[in-house]
Amino acid sequence: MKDIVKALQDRVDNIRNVCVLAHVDHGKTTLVDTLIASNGIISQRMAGKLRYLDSRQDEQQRGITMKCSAISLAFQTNNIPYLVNVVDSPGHVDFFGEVSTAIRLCDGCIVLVDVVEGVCSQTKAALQQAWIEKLKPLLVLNKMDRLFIEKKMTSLDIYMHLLQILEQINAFLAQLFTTDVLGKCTPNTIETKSQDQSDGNKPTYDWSSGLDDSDDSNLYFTPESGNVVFASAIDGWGFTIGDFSKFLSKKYGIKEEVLNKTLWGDFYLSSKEKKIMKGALSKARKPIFVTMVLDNILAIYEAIAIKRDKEMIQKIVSSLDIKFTTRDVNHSDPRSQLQTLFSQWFPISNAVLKMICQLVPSPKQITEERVENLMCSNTKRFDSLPQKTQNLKNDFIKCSSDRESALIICVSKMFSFEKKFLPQFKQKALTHEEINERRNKLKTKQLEESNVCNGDVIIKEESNGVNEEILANDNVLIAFARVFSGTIRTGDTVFVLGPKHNVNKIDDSIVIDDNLTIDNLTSDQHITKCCIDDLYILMGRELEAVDEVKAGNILGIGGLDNHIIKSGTLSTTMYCPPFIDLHLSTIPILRVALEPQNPTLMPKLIDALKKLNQADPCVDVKIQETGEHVIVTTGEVHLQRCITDLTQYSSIEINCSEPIVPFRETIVLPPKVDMTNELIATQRTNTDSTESKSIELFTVNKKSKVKIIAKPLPEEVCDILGKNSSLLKVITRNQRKSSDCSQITEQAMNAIEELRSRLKKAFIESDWPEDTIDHIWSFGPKYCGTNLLINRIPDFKRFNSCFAKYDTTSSFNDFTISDEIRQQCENSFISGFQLATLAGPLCDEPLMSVCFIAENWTVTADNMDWYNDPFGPFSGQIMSTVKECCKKSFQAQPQRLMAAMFSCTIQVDSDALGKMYAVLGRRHGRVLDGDIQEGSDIFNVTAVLPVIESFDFANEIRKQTSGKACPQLVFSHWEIIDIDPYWVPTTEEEYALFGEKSDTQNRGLKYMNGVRKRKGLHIHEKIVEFAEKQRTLTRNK
Ligand SMILES: Nc1nc2c(ncn2[C@@H]2O[C@H](COP(=O)(O)OP(=O)(O)OP(=O)(O)O)[C@@H](O)[C@H]2O)c(=O)[nH]1
Ligand SMILES: [Mg+2]
Repeated sequence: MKDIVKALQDRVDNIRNVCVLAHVDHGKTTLVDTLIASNGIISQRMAGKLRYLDSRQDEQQRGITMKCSAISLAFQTNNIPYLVNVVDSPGHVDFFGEVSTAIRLCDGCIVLVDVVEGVCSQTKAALQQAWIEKLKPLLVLNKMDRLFIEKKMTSLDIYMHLLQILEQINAFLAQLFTTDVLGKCTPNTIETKSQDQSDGNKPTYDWSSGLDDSDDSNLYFTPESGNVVFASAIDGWGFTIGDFSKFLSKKYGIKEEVLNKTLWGDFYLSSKEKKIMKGALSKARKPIFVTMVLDNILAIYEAIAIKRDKEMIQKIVSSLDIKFTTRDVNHSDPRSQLQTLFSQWFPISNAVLKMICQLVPSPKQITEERVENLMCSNTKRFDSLPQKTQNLKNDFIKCSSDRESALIICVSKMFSFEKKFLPQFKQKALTHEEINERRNKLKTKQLEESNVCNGDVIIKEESNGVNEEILANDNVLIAFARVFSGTIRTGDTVFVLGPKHNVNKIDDSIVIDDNLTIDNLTSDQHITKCCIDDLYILMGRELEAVDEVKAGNILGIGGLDNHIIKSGTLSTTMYCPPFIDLHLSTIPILRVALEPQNPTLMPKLIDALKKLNQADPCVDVKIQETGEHVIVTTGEVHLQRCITDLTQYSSIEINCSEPIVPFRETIVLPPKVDMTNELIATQRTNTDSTESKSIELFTVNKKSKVKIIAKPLPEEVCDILGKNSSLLKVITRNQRKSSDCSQITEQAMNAIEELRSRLKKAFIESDWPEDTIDHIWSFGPKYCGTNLLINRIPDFKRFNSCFAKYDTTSSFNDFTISDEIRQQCENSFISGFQLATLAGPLCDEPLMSVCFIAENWTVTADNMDWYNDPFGPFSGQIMSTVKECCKKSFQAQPQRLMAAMFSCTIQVDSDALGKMYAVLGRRHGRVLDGDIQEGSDIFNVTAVLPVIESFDFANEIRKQTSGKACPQLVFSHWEIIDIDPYWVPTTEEEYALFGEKSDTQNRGLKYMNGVRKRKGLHIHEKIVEFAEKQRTLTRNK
């Protein structure tokens, strides 16, 4: 097998790189099993049962895939041999980061849809990801057998159902298409793109200019164009319209081309006129797909699986000309009979692999647009890169393996592999002579032993080079990579470029030390050098060692443990830019602290954590200020997998803390009703009026005074800021070095302008002053958060606004010393705001959706000794005063906690619906939407659930509904918990309802105290709540 693959690797035109994407449990690994079986790596009978690429023990036990794995397969169609590299990906939402790493290395993707469950949340998420990376999508409608056997649908119903699924998924593609086109549609880009097209180098699916001119016809899944396979992976059948047309045309003598166009769609066979006619549904006739395709398959299922009619089976088998032994006919397992029949009639591997070879572009057909997207993020202009870097674009496009071409390799992730299974350590199959030699050795050894049976001479067997014990449990990291240009050979020395490598800072004089590794790089160094020792072909559970790999291939590279964290780029030139960051759309939210059970084994845990950080694209490994080792994961299943990995890497027992869930702190407008829903009396709200809530503070040296008021931001504004954090970073960078914006693309400038106008509109709609937008001074925390600092200082107008230039109307002459000092301390003022927003007063969690308005800032310059101020540097004083002032003004408003919310999509049978609602209610969840899936009794429920209440949710819901509901949790947004953590009853009604001590649970307070306890902050809690002496009332009467 290795030799076949190796020979095929040289022909770049015949290589296809595809990944398989779908929602969880839609049958990806089963499909890949059937493809693997077609190459004889596993047996046909085991395909679907083995799940060969789920090589981890926990993957097999849980029945879900947790990591991507690749396998190289050979396939021949029309006498042309192809190499198809297939990457299986996980469908569980916790492992979505892995999907991105697979997509990065491929040119096409197979989107799988379970026809009973339909198009689900992860189907869409994966398709969107593939769209962003410009992969060619192909569709497999899987689990068709369920419609026949489980759902017992008629052929016509099945046809209508399939139409609906296609409509759904195409509608989603159309949505991606329009947002993409409209996003790019600015006057300038239309001009440049149309020039590109006239160059003759026209990509196959370029839809860059306006909606009207863009062609979206080859974008959709249409069975007649051959990009849809109807299949049942478990029974091993699958076909495209083309495959079935060929079969029918042979059988009935109808022209194949005619059938190709009419087999799918609104056509029917008129028996009277012996013709294919249009308009089946309007004439109440059954479409040809129903009568000639589905009816036939239904007949097979009825004979074999439903009625178990042997005679009928014989008849079908002989009419289809299929080899069926009497043993097959009498077989007790219908699934096995189905497999035998279908594997000869329409083997699924044939249909899928043929579709891939015909429709997925070869690595050589990479489009210019995709290359630019890989080399340069879309906020940066491609032509701002150095010329030598821009020239590499040609190498990408040529995809040549010549010596002259630069070597460019993308490492999208690192995966761990047990050392003892590496080819170099695997025991080779012994030859005949070697077996004889071993036998002789053993004989002489036995002889010697019997000779010295009473003596004390012990003869040890010579170990044959490999120390088994050292290898046990030892893992190495292998890079999961693709060669985009050039050829890599063992023994080559290459540059390893980190994700932060900046080509604009490179010049020819830079020399890289050979001994550099990621451990001794300084913060501004991102390049190391590495000699490549091991190259592998990825064969699922196994690796095959090779000496060289040419452009276009997916491969494994060993020995990069000390050079790459998570992902990287290998090249022979330092001018190669790092591949842009993967679009990881899942946000890690669930954090736990870890420690070894035996504290002395800490170094082992640290080593294991380092390995985990390298090998998992979506985990965050951190060391907190408190010294705790923390990992942040995307969900519970991911967390369990990380712990399993850590235990395996370190071989020690690990203690894991309760999950730590982040909160946010915010303020709200004064409530109009109290906790019993009574209107709060007007005189109370008057005293609470916002006028009195500005806070004024002096610096310690009394030379400067700041006045700040806090206000809740309008929801819409916070929303916009939250969604544009990367753009906010660009704005801040731009604001700091206000003149140098040459590297920012026009597209980014337009995006900033659009953001400005959207924010302005949102402010106006919420009745905020129209000019607020020009007074925005900073975003916080970390200069890209959802809190604002607004400058309303009446006589300080020459400040660095985020969206506007200096106010130049105030002339230079009236520039006083006080103005100059304030300008010098501007950054300190902003830093004070940054610190205040990073940790709030409730429980040291970051603030969210708060606007701090600086109303005044005065500086008295007289009698000031700048250099010998006893209170320390003036800028520091400003910083701490602003921070304190922000905190006080925050506390002057009604404070609230915000909880992280999971969005949760649950597919549930109608009879388990009530139980599911009960579980959600108990955990403070809220149902947003519930819809019955047409043609089934499955409900698709969308709900939100606080992350803090979500532990063991999936298990509980599965238990309560006897496994009928299957939730998918993914972080969605932050939501205010509308209870003041400091609330105590004040009105008569509140006393009546909540009791004098308000001893009913205050959720806000409970969460806040939980966080404070964890952080070791002070908690205002009474240890003895009810100290009255207990007495027996009756006796004292
Ligand atoms: N009835 C039926 N069941 C199928 C078919 N294909 C797969 N299955 C079953 O569906 C379940 C999930 O299959 P997998 O192949 O593990 O699904 P997956 O998409 O790889 O799942 P993840 O990797 O966890 O996302 C298994 O129990 C399979 O036996 C099919 O065509 N028909
Ligand atoms: Mg799987």
